[in-house]
Amino acid sequence: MVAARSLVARLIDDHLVEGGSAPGDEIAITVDQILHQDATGAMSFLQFEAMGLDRVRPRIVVQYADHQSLQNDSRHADDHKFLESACRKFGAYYAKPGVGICHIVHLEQFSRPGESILGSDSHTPHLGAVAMLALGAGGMDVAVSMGGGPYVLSRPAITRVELTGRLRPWSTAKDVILELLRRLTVKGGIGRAFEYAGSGVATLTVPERATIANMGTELGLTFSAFPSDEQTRDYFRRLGREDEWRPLAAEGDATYDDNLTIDLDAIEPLVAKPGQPDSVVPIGEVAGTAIQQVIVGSCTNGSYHDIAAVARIVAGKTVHPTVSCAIFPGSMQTSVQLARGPHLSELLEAGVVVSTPTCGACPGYVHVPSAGTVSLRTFNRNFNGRSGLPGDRVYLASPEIAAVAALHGAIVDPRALGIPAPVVELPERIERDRTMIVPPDPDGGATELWKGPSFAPVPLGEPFGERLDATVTIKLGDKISTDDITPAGAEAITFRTNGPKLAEYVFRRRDPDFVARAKAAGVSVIVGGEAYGQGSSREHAAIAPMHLGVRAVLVKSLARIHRANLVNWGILPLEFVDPTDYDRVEQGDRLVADEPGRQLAESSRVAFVDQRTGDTIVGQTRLTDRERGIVLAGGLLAYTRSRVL
Ligand code: MIC
Ligand code: SF4
Repeated sequence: MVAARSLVARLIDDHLVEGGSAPGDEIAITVDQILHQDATGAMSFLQFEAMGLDRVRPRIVVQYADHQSLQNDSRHADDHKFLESACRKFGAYYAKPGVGICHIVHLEQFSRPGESILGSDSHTPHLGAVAMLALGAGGMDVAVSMGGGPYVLSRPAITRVELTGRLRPWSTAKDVILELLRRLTVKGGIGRAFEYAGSGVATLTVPERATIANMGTELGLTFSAFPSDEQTRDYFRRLGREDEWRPLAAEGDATYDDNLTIDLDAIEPLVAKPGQPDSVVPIGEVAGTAIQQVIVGSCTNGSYHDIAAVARIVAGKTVHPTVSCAIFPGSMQTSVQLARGPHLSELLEAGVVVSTPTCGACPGYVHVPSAGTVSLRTFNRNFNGRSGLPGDRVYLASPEIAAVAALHGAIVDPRALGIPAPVVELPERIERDRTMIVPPDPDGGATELWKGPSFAPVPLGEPFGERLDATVTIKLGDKISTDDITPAGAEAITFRTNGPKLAEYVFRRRDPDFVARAKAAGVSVIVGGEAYGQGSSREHAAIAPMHLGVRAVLVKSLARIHRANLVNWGILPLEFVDPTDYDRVEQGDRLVADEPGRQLAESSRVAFVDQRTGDTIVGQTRLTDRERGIVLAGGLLAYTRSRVL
């Protein structure tokens, strides 16, 4: 008898090219759709060109100009001009600046239950809200899949998250995911997929589900999936795409690797304190904290549903005199919808700055707070310095809590004030406007690729030799994000198509002397703690260190996408076999390993001798033969080239 399958298992099976059936086994899946954002897509298209590929193969490939939309440096506009030419040449959709944030626009325009999507952005699991197999990846992996290659990943263990009950007034989808972060932390989801089930699921609309699926990334999850049910159908009906809807759920009696229960009735408004999205506390613990800036938006909470809730709360009132409040609608469609009803004027009349749809303040491009400002944002991340201000203080909460704070100049529990919670209905009809989305040009093959003056050639890594003699150029603690490695923010993003320039920013916010030290060392190793490389999918957090001679990271645990990016760029992704070895290594130590390639092939381990203490420090990594070949060759491009030669 064939065992009943979970929704996650069905999604994987339906796309499986090859691979094992146990959690942790390598699997290869077919990719139906691809999304790119501008800050990662440009490098990915340059790699696509460098691989000699000519046309994109998946049914739908969309390049969004969503991060650098405001073009506050001519090099951002250069990236867009390049991307426009690349989309024409290679046969992709090009979504112009102002169209909105990739995940939200893609949900509205292209999502389809049961299909797979790979995105060069870590929040691509957003699309799991409508039962898509939705995965984030580094640009190199996405380039390979644009060429028709399968996407290779570890099969996740599957957790069934049972939702019971119904959210009470002022408790929101954001609080559901914050509650999961409070319980499980940013490493709680590594190696897992969450499948939401139970009677509570039917009470959540698709945008609410998207908030939860999106921010599963902060748990370290491979992806999340909600069933495609009557709520999903209703959403597709409103979008005018009911013909693209199909039901999809777990088979009866499906089994799971483990289970979790969330009682929606018991969820309270929660707030993440500055520094990490898992520093979550009940709102009562931070009530009274004075706030000077409130920002609503991002892929997590920039839907019409979110912004209309804010408009309802501020309508007829005024933003507090000491607060600056801005809103970034998630899509142009959301803006149109707000403008059609009373909400746009409600927001403007209350003193809210209504921006163009873009990521905006989320990765620190605009509305950078002044020193000492306390900011409350509806985003998914508040890693130190991500707002653009070193030493910033950024709290995360739902749009509803943000709106109340904007009116009061402080974090306030609205339940204590007896304010009625807003009730938001999705518009009956959400017009599908593709005005800003340029469709693929069937005759575009001869297009000349336009490259900006600051573009550097696609980098190529070096193969490993017989001996790895590397200096520990930095020793870091737990939860180091890719923002720590290569900062978000308006300045560094200017160099996403120029690896050597970007390398000058590595660890700048943590340790401004790192770059000089790494250059002086020549070959180096980074030592870190748990959940190293969490956060963004940017492969630049591997490319830039590679330019500085980093050949290995040796940490307690690694985030999934960053690990894959390290392999793709020829950096050994090692985890301590004995985590207490972490305490025995110091910055400045020289770690020497003989024949790392042979060691890896024999035992999936690399033993280093610390030249200061004489101790043997062992790192491990489970690599397939192919991955081992790639990393030892100096990365995927170098590997492919060496095989061709
Ligand atoms: C982010 O939220 O950090 C980003 C910017 O969207 C990144 C992608 C990037 O670094 O360009 C992500 O989440 O993958
Ligand atoms: Fe954009 Fe922020 Fe979402 Fe990243 S997390 S895609 S920067 S809105």
